[in-house]
Amino acid sequence: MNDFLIQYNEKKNLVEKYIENLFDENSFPQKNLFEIMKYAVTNGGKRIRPVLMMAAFEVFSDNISEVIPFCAAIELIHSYSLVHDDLPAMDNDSLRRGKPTCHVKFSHFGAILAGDALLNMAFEIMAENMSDYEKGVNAVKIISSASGAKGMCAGQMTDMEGSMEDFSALSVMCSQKTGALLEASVLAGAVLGGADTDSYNKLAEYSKLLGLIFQIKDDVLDVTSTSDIMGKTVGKDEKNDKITFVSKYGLKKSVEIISEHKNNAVGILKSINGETMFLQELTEYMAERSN
Ligand code: GRG
Repeated sequence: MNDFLIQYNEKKNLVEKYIENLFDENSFPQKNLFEIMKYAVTNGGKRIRPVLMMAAFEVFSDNISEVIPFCAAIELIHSYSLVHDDLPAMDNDSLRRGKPTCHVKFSHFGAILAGDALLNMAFEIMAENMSDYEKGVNAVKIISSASGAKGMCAGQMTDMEGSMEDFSALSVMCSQKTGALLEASVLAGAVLGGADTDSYNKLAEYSKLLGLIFQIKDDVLDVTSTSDIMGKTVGKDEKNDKITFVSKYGLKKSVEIISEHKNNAVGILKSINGETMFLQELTEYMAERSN
């Protein structure tokens, strides 16, 4: 395993250990709800958002115990969004992270409630673990704004309505649905770490590119990968006649756009006054990921 993957796994393990400890059965009064929540969060996943948050934090501070609860919180929010996205009323999927989706394995009402509870639990964890209130509240503002009506929920609503008529509407929808939480991961990490204004602004620009890289790659993988590798149903975009980066630009051009954004994103990182090597490698990983 190369150095980058070792570091990635170390960060992933730190967050997973923290999450594991959060799910102590004794602190959950409703055991069935507990079981679904735990399944939704501990059923695999790349943990990209928490790793990103930790990496952005580490550009400015070494004290990672301050960021880990926030890393766990963003993963709970992401996991809730996947549980709700998979519901029959939304994307109607039966496979997630290589396993049956929550509503298939448990019940529809259980999946809805577990999602609701995970979202609330994320904010409880952040509120309980602020080592610096000003930074903590700023991070919560960034994360709540990205998850709600200005970000992920707005994008999901537009996607569900199927009201995107052109490519620019698709880009806005993607930046809200997928990009916002990735951006928030980077920016909350930066704020908690104590980033200066110049670095924060650069990371804001960087994380927008990262959101695009992630989404275009997702569209590419939907065409080139398999359900076994991805752990979720692939080929749905084409089947549902969806406008995607691949349907707009074709596969080859989409891959070129990813590479262009990746070079620009890495360029921004290099201009930041701090150690950004891991973030640079993480950007490469996100552009080249196979699942
Ligand atoms: C229900 C409010 C609400 C929003 C749902 C996240 C989301 C919004 C929908 C998921 C649809 C989807 C597959 C979007 C493409 C990008 C994406 C978020 C992929 C899944 O994220 P990964 O690859 O998944 O980080 P893992 O399983 O590794 O955590």
